Amino acid sequence: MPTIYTCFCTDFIHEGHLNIIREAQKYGELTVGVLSDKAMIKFNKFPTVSFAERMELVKNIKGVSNVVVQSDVMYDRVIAEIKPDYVIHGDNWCYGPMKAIRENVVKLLEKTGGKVIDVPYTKTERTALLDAKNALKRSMPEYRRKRLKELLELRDIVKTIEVHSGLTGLIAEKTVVANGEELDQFDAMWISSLCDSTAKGKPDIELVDMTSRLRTIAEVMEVTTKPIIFDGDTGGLIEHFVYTVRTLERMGVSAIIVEDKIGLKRNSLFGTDVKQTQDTLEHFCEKIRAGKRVQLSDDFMIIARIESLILNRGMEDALTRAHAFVKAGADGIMIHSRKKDPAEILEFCDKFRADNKNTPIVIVPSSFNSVTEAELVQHGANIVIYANQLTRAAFPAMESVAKDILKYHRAKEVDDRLMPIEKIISLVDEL
Ligand code: SPV
Ligand code: MG
Repeated sequence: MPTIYTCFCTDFIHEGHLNIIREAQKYGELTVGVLSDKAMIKFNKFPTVSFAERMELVKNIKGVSNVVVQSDVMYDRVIAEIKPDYVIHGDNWCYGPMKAIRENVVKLLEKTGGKVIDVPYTKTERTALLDAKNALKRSMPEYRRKRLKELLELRDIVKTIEVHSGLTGLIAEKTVVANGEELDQFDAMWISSLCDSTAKGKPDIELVDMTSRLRTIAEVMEVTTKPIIFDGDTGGLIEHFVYTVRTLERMGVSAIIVEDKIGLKRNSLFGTDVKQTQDTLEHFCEKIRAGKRVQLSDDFMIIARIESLILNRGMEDALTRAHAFVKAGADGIMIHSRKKDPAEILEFCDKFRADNKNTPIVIVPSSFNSVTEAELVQHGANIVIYANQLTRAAFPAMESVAKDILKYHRAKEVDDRLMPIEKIISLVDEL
């Protein structure tokens, strides 16, 4: 009896899956792979039911002979193990980022004499609604909020990109790139004070008030499901900070990062070129303790950002503060630097990790951008934030188009730099 294999990356079974099973049975004995949690999030299909439940779901379907775990997005390992005569899949993998997976399967099966079968993808009103509802479930506060902690367990490093609007949120949500044998995408979003302020044409000095910052979060949340890390600047007065923690937690934000500065906040990348005052260790610990005291769930994280290297206070000061902030209840440490060379950041990571094995370390490689994610992992970092690159990419592109329209007195000359109108009007999904 020939063997046929398919892989399910889903939290529920609908007629589309049943159709694949019906088709598969025509060819041979069917083994279904259930994608592991770790692999599932690579599809931005962060599971909303447990792996054990997903296995059970598939085991109970009539026509399924075997159920196995598929632990990678790519089929190399599973095909080597079960050597199927056929691999069957919905034809939605013939285009988009999933195309790379299909091509890989074709190559693997060429070696063993197997064949790929593409079944027309089932898209009825009901399946579309089920898919949309399931995606939206992930945007609900109770799912989204805990997702950062879950990602910290599942990922070597949580890749985070700056967003400041619905549109940039969509880029963070949907951009997927096939890199050789991997599919890469961002795991989380950063609501940067610098970019949120810049988008409003304002300086990054805590001038954009909290109501407005919360409005930005709400806009992003409307169109995304990924977890949010909020740049909380200094956190303001302790008496105000506790309200901010409550609000963010209720909205479904996963973490706030607060920096140990006080008074008029200036962007860290100015360093000592402008007047910036570091908070005392004791007062900042009090702020962390106050935030932790009012927190209601176990999901929300308060991450302490240390400005000692920015302000030339030295490595020892940074490390003393890091350990003190963790003791005060901080769920993570962000260490920042404006040097081009990542050496002092990596030194901090090594020294901090020597005494603290688990507290997540957050790194923002804006200045020291030569450092790779793999190097950061090697030195014990857990979250990397690309804090301002989307804004810095958009501004010069818009400015140069504006200049050329003025120069040529029409828009024809800039057209080849623009997204086609048909594409921009269909960019945003309609309900
Ligand atoms: C931000 O993005 O607003 C930050 C990171 O705080 S940095 O600008 O690098 O200080
Ligand atoms: Mg900031």
